[in-house]
Amino acid sequence: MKKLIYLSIIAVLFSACEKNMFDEHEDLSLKKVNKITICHNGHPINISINALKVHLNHGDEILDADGDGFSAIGACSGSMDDCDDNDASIFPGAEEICGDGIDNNCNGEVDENCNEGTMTDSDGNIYKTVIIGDQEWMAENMALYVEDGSWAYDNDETNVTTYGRLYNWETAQNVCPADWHLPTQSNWNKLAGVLGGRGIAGGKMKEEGLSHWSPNTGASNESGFTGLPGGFYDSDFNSTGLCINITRYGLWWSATQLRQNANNSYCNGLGSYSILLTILNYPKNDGLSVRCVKD
Ligand SMILES: [Ca+2]
Ligand SMILES: [Ca+2]
Ligand SMILES: [Ca+2]
Ligand SMILES: [Ca+2]
Repeated sequence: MKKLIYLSIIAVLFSACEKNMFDEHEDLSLKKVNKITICHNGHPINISINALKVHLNHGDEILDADGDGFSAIGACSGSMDDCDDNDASIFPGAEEICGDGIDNNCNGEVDENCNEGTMTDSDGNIYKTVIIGDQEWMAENMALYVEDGSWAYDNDETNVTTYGRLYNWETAQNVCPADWHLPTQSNWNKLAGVLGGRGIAGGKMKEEGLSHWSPNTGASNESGFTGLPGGFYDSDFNSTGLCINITRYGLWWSATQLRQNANNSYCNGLGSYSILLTILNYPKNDGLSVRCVKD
């Protein structure tokens, strides 16, 4: 008698378990899926949906429960890693969606690279951008070709690829595309503030390493600004002008003039020996680098 009760209990437990297991996957039959991949003896196999019940009862597991083409992490030997096998929008190679706190592309990082973007100039050149604080900045120097009022350093076009072009102040007013503008001193000051003030902001704005800067004191590029030492065009040198200080200084125009109609305008400088973001003013006829900031 005792034995019979035991057997009955086991039978009830088994049928309850069996039902739950199948209920969980009821949506699969609703989706009219004919084939499904399961992990069988450590290997993924493709079976007919009609055979699923038998396989699950033998302890096999469904691979890729959410049907996104990737199986759960460690679900079966040789399987691919879906870090959320209950959400078909999350899988390796999916687009990382910013600000949702979810690792959408299963690379182990949440909301990575979310401060980076791109901007296109009026010639179709594409530039990296970076959000620093609440401002979006170009992360490369403007390289738009303009007939008058701009220079390739040393008249060498290969310099443009790395350092962009040098523009006089007038021309610099017009090189930023729609929805972007030449930064004012207010934009630059805000940037410096987010990075801990002008006394240390420069180090956080310089590209790291010695590929372009020489030397490169205190560079971390923590901000992603990736400031480069493009030098400048000195319009006062003899009557011909001269490009100087590449690898030593990066100077970027501000839209803010020293005074109204002054001959000079503010600019902001990074130096190879310094972690400062310096406020300077240069003659408007000189050629300096340009970064645009989003409106
Ligand atoms: Ca999956
Ligand atoms: Ca998934
Ligand atoms: Ca990610
Ligand atoms: Ca995300």
